[in-house]
Amino acid sequence: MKALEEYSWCPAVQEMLRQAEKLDIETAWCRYEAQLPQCGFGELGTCCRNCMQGPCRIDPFGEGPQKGVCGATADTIVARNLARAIAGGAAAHSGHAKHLAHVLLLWAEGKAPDYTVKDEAKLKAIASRLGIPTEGKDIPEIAKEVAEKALEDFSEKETPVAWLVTNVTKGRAEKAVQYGVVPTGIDSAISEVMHRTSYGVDADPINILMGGVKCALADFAGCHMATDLADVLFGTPKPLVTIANMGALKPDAVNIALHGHNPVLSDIIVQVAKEMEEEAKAAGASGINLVGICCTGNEVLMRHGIPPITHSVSQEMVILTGALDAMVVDYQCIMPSLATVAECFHTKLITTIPIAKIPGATHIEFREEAAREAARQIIRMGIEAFKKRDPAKVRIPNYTHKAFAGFSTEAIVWALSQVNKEDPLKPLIDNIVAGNILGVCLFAGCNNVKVPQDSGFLTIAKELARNNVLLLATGCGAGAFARHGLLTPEATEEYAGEGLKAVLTAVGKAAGLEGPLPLVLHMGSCVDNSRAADVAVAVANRLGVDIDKLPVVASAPEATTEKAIAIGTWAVTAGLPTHVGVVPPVLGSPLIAKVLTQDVKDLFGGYFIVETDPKKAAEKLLDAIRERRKGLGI
Ligand code: NFS
Ligand code: SF4
Repeated sequence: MKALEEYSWCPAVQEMLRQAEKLDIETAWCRYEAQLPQCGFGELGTCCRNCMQGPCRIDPFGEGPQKGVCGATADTIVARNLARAIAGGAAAHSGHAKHLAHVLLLWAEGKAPDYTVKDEAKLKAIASRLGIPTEGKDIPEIAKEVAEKALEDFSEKETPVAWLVTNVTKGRAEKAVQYGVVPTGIDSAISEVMHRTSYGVDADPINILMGGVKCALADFAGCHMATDLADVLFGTPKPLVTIANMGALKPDAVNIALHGHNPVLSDIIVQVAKEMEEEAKAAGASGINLVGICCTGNEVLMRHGIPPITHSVSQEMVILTGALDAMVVDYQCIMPSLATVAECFHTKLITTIPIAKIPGATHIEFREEAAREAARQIIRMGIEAFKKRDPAKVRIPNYTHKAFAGFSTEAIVWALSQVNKEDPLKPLIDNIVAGNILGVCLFAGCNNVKVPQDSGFLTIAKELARNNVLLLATGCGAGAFARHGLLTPEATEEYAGEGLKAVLTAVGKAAGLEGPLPLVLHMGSCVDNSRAADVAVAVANRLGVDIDKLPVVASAPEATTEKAIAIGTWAVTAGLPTHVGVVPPVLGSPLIAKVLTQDVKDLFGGYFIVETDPKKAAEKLLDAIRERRKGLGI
């Protein structure tokens, strides 16, 4: 075994890794080592399996074959694989959005009584953005029209995807038109990528990439829709404080982890758990303790302060504590190995969605029409499992950090409005112009077994903060900051440069906090990257310049999933210099690698920065911010 910090910088995960070794339980890190060396063709992106004449592989050294059986070159194959990854990511995000749209429609038709419209003002704001008149209509009517408009956005039609064009700057919309990458349906954009990359269709690598861009813009629309509809149904997040990391598990309570992505079930479980406390007590527990993993964890953290306890690569570790009674999953980023680890303990792994079953797990089908009933059944299963918990196997790593979250766009604008009522964005803009804030960085994306967990996030964030960069975060990245105490005012005191500290303190005090705002503002799950985009759009519109001129960058230092590739691509298209700390499988085509890191800048202003060394990555991000400042003459 390597030194523990080469696996994870999270002390709780380190403790559980020792436990895994002691109990001889296999983890993602073991399986990664068993995979080494990973296939070079796959790493370079030059393996094609798109037809049964393959698999075809391109020799990177120029000695073996340079073309697949059909004649496809490395450039074509790499572009096709990348576009398909974007389509995979877009399918996941927009599947999540579509699910919420169905729930909203069911509710509006009176068929899903367990839901409600929590944020009527946001529903109306969305309707008016989409051009749906609201005068004289009641909430279910408006909800129905918004839900129908959302569902319309999925299939091919004659007009652009509404959730895209109503949420970007005029300049961005024009660029998309100029390059012919405006999707007219989210599902149809995904399907178009599958079509054009199937056997014998598109062979022009640049044309395929532009298809990928179009699909990434559809992904943006899906993300934005998911955020919007979740806020409508479950409430727009407001700042709150909780604790993070595995120490939030309670030795005497029924511990239930919510894992996956969509609040459609997890939010209901949070509501129902409160009503089932007595049942848990009757079983000898002190109560029900809900905790979150990955992005469904972020959803219930943002709205209810449920403690986030671990993220992506370390999800198995929670079961190893021996104190988890049930893990409820919906979809995405859920390792099938959880079932195997759960077998060694009393923990119930419960799948809930027809399209996401895991061998070895218990499946409790979740239907929106009877959501509370499913939630009750699931919690009851956790209570039953609690009775079988073996105290001898319990080992809860005693680590927690205070964590602030709930920074939706609305919450950030509200905090700024406490400084300037008439023009809330002015304090932010003035401080950027004056140089108190050098720029803004959005941290997003996953943990990845190839990177010591959290190391990329922590190293880059601290360096940027020292240089007065305002930090936003979503997804498992935000989780990393939560577990390490960076979502706190104390971290602002410790790590922020003087200018940034002064601004965060002024806004924090105006907003009624005793001290500064936290060093990193947690904006939510991965679909909630749309919230950060909204901030950038608002600032750009207020300044009258497009996003590709702003000193705003993004970083996914430990990216893993196809969803991260899709988001990274729309961030670049939105005009942001976007860092990735894991080398994506594109190096087999020097052409594609150059387009993504250089040439795309001439088209959209944004570009990828691929850098695996976090210290160097921080330097490159700072350089990108400084270049933008120079461009603005500030
Ligand atoms: Ni985003 Fe969030 Fe996490 Fe990565 Fe997975 S949970 S949707 S994909 S691993 S950040
Ligand atoms: Fe080989 Fe072409 Fe078939 Fe791909 S599509 S497997 S390169 S023959």
